[in-house]
Amino acid sequence: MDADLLTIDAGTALAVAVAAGVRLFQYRNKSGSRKEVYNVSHELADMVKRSGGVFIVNDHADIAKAVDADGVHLGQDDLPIAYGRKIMGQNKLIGISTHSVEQAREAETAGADYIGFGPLFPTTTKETGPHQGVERLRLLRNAVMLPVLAIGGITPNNLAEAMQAGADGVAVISAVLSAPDPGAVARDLIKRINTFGSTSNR
Ligand code: TZP
Ligand code: MG
Repeated sequence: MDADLLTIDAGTALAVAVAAGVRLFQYRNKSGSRKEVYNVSHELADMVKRSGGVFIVNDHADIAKAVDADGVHLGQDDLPIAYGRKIMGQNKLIGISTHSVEQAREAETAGADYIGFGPLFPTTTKETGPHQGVERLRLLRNAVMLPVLAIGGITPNNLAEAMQAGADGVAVISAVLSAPDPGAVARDLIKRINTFGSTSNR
């Protein structure tokens, strides 16, 4: 869930996603104050807990820990994994954004719980370099044991390409949040994901 793409409040958007069957949430807020990130994360963490889902805070390990989130998601320019682990403890999830096989291997060695890989397809949600494409996803999938979540430009129409290249799941922002009916798109994505068995090499 990206704060800058929300047209309704985060709690309402989350309730729509929960009703649609989404079980894994990440709160991403690049523009708000840390106080705002904390307050919204607190609210969302409680809601996700009640729904039985998994809640991850982007960027801020201290906030993730403070609201008892299930984990934190760190980028290549965020805290090193070892320090994130110190804050989060052994029982929480640490996800790492990666953009190459080398970064994915490094994250695995350092003790990440899952890897994000992207941008898989072109996206305007984040300023990135060129998109990675499915062939690079396939290489990365075969280089690590960790679950790999593909991100970037994923829609119901291209989701199959990501899954066929070996993604264990996908992270989607704009295709859901910018849709006239976010719940319908989320349901469509889930229905399509469920047609794929686990492709992980774990
Ligand atoms: N990291 C790589 S692409 C991206 C992030 C956070 C944004 C993806 O958003 P969208 O809107 O699903 O293309
Ligand atoms: Mg980050």
